Amino acid sequence: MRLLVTGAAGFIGANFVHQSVREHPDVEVTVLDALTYAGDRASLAEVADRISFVEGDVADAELVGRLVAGSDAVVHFAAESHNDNSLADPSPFLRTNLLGTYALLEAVRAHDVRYHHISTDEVYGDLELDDPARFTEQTPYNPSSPYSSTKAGSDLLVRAWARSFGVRATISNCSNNYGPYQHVEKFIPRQITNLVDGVRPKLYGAGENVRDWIHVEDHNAAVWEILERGRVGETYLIGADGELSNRRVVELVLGAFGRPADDFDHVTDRAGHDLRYAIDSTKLREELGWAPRYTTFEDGLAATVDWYRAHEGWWRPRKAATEARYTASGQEVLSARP
Ligand code: NAD
Ligand code: TDX
Repeated sequence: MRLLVTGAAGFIGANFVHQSVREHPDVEVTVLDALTYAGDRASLAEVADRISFVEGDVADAELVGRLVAGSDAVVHFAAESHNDNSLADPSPFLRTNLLGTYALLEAVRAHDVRYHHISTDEVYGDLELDDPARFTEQTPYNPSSPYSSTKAGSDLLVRAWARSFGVRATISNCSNNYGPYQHVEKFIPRQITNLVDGVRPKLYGAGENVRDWIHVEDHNAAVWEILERGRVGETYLIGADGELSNRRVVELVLGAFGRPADDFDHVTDRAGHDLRYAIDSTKLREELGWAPRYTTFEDGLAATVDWYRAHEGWWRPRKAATEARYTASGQEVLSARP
């Protein structure tokens, strides 16, 4: 199979390519990535001689058309992915997430190429802390942020192209990922790398918000199942029953550094901050037999802390600029718990 993977110089895509080279050696991988602030060729260094790398924009219809014409399938990870950045400047989110997906859909339609669309549970909005409900494939879309609304819009484009033009597409909506190669702007890597520098972790608001954590390798194993055996036209939710409050995650990260559980700062909360995400992945598990391999978050987190400690050369170049962006956005340490 000739597989085009977009956005694979980023966190999840890079892990997907590593896993693909390891577990599907017959697949010919071509990566298309614009190398934005979030992309890093170093994330693909270990597999550089096993893949083709094209630097370019997924919204470039001519380039995308050429690459798709030479592929049997596309997995589309490329996106602007950070909620906080989307509050500061939504414009690249509209371009990449909406126009980029549009360019890919037109190309796979023209060349009749199988397409898998990577999306997020954030398209469903949020849940109350005490709500027993979890998101399912039937939950109505109700996104909160510029990021999640552009992801929701891209999902709807895929559904429309599947129905109107018969594009052979599947969609997956996954919960919060953690693991190696995640940008230091994101919650878990930000706190680990702060602690390496002796800086206290930064918790938004009171830290009661809940995220449903999944190890990136479990996400990518599910993507392979869907690509190979998923029913065309269907959506699959991916989640590993990993609900934890942000405060609990910070306590666990502090524990990994031998620091007291309350040794963190409360900082300015995110505008419109979604309270809780929770995924019901019954369809994926029953239809495709997928199950997560990382069943305890504590073990996956310990391995992730070890990875960041051992790969300072990978994350260090982006750390200072990322923290400067947070400061410029008005994020401040609060003197008391809000
Ligand atoms: P990331 O920000 O780490 O990586 C994004 C990659 O896309 C980068 O390499 C960047 O250079 C590239 N890119 C951005 N704009 C581009 C453009 N116009 N053309 C080509 N390449 C471009 O993101 P991530 O966390 O790896 O997320 C990957 C996908 O998974 C996204 O679609 C995201 O919405 C989805 N997702 C992420 C999570 C999560 O927890 N991180 C959860 C569910 C779904
Ligand atoms: O310093 C921080 N302190 C903090 O308390 C940061 C960066 C975040 N947070 C909170 C905000 C969220 O409740 O931690 C939680 C996780 O934050 P992010 O890592 O920014 O992730 P989130 O906004 O939940 O979105 C992520 O999961 C879904 C990805 O970034 C998205 O791309 C994906 O779609």
